[in-house]
Amino acid sequence: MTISNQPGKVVPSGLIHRYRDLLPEMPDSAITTIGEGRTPLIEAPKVAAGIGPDVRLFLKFEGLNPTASFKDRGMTVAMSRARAMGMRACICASTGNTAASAAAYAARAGMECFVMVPAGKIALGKAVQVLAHGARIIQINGNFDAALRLSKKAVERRSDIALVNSVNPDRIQGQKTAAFEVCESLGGAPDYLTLPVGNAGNITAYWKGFTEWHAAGNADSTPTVLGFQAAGSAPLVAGHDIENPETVASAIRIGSPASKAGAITAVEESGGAIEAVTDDEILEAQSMLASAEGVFCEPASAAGIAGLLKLAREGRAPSGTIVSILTGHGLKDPDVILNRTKLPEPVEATFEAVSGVMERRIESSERA
Ligand code: AN7
Repeated sequence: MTISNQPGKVVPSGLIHRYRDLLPEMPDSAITTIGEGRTPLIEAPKVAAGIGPDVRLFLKFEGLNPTASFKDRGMTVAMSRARAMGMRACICASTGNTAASAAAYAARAGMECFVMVPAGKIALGKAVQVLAHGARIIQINGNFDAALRLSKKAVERRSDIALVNSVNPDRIQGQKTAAFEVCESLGGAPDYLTLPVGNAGNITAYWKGFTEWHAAGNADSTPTVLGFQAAGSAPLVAGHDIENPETVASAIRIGSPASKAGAITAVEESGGAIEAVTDDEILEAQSMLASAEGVFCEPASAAGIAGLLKLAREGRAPSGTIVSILTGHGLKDPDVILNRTKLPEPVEATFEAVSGVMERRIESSERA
């Protein structure tokens, strides 16, 4: 083996380089990447056992993207294209993750970034990310739907500001690559795909990705798509917009999904459905993933698993190969965990004290 301090041919990271011919055109000089994509597909046998005997369940852990959510897939394409078009700034409305991702990619692109969020309603980790990357945060006394309306208006007035929400088709183009990765990992499409649905950009993107991969002859089939909304924010289940959406899963607290049409197409063409899960079901699924599988996702991300467990309880569980998309990392929202549990009181720094704690824990788990 030779050791050299001269790097050889460095393989560029990021999904634009990998899937260039399946994405919108852009010059090399505009590409803005932080190495997004290539997230793991993790088998989850314990959760699978709770769904049904003929289930193989896999988690696509999108929380392992650079800013810890799936938004980075769309943002690398949207920000690169904005740069190629000579935009001087970008703006987005957000429940938190889009804001964190836009802030990071704008920093890298050297572009001014405005993020508009519902005041006091975005998870702590996401707010911290926006501050760290130096984006301008505009907190409004209104919800996500109001922020999206205002952001759209801002770009109507100024053509040199790019809107980087998923109404921007470049975002969907980038996000569809997750479907390619799922098929590459499994050697074909899964039987079912489950995921949370908020503004409905991601369900639209997955369906686009699976149908393109199939049409290109890279997979024999496409999956049935099952989307899940939080019960207090479920306009696609209700069949009408929700004026004051509520849910503990702040990422999907959205009452008027911009990509409603894309979600309906995905469900109709795939033979799937969009259903609702309660906040308790979401938190239970989040907790089960963390404690039984070692995978810590944020509440919204657990909606797909909550949905599968609900279908199983009702005797309607799907079987076969199921992929559930865990859209964001659990560290995004520490408050949700701290509301449920807290650190224990310290003990004396003696062996007696610490062994006492350990013995009690072991005894109680043996009794359980
Ligand atoms: C973790 O960041 O809408 O159905 O502004 O952060 O494509 O909206 C986030 C959405 C699921 C829903 N999981 O995806 C935003 C935002 C997580 C999310 C969704 C979001 P879409």
